[in-house]
Amino acid sequence: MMAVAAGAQSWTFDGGNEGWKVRDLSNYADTGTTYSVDWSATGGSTGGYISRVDPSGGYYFFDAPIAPATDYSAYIGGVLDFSLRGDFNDWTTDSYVVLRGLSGGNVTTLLGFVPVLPETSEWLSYSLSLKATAFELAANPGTVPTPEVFRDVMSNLSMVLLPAEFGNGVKETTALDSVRITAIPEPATYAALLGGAILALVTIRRYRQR
Ligand SMILES: [Ca+2]
Repeated sequence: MMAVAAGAQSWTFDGGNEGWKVRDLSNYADTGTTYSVDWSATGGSTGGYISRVDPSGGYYFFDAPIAPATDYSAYIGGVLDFSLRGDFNDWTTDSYVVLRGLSGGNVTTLLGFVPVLPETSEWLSYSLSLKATAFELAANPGTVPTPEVFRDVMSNLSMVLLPAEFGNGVKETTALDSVRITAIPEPATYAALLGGAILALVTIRRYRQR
């Protein structure tokens, strides 16, 4: 098993596709078919980005270059951030981030809900908490995985898919940039939170003194 160090892991696509592909699924249990992505050196949320026109009538996702059975448990409780841009949307189905790994020796697929991407020329940033309550079991829709199952999947992760399908049929081109997996808030975030708390205290005290 390959362990991933704590901290942040990021893909900027500023120098190439960084091993990403798209994967087209007919349902959440299959492995689907992979296709290449197009890389652009400029025009991303920052620098370069990747994109792909819908390859088929299935559901397509951006497919992260994750080695089989990688230990991502250091990121439990962290955050997955990414930016999308889409040119077409008539999608009425929920959109999901897909995590697939092993739990109790069984291939287990988890779905993390994200809002549907509107048609826009702007990049939109998404943020998903890497905790059990942000996900449901693909095999049992609406059911949150137990913390133990979530830990199992994150500890033996083989697939991370980010949503690209936002058109009913083969119509849309979706673009991806600025993918980042962060273990815990960084010191700068804590400082900002602390500063906010102190400001709130000062405001309350001033208010009471009136
Ligand atoms: Ca970029």
